[in-house]
Amino acid sequence: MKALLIIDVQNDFMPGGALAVREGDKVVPVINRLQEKFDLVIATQDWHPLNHASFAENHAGKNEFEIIDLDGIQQILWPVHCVQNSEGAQFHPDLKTSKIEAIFRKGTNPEIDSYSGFYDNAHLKSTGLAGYLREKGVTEIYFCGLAAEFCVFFSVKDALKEGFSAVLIEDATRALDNAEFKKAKEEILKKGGRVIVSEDFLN
Ligand code: VGL
Ligand code: ZN
Repeated sequence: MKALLIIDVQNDFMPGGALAVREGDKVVPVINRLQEKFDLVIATQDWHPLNHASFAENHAGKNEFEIIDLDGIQQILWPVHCVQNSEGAQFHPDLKTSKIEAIFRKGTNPEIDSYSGFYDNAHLKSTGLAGYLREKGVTEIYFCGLAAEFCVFFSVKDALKEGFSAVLIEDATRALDNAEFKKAKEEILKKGGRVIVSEDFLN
């Protein structure tokens, strides 16, 4: 059984948003079409409290996109984004949501960031997503959404670690940095994941 996992298709990752991904909005129509091909559609939302440790403004003297050591983990300091219940944290208004059976929120712990939909960045706490998918009989997860080399990539890696087949739908994602995304794709392939385009699937 396969599932579509829609990662962080939220306003703050769209052009004009607080942490904008170039062409981020282009994924929305593709994802809407893909959803029709799946019996199970799940989404994640980046969902931070205002005092989140990944926000540059919560570290005196630090700038956005600077890298700091946060309890032994490298942390990129982001602009304030996806604050719980804010407009920026809502799904893109054109994203079809009627088929989304469950939404897993992440990044709620102020002390640690959480790129993956499965675990925080230190792999200390599970969101329950892997167990949920297993109970639903899912063996193969198709990934789409934003941002390609962060939350999508980390989710794909965790899916593979958890023993799922993982397939990234390349034209249903966009990266903050395309060179980093190229490296991420190579790593996905090396770890046994697949990378496809939506056409392969829709036909
Ligand atoms: C993301 C950076 C910070 C993402 C979330 O959804 O890829 N990136 N928080
Ligand atoms: Zn975030």
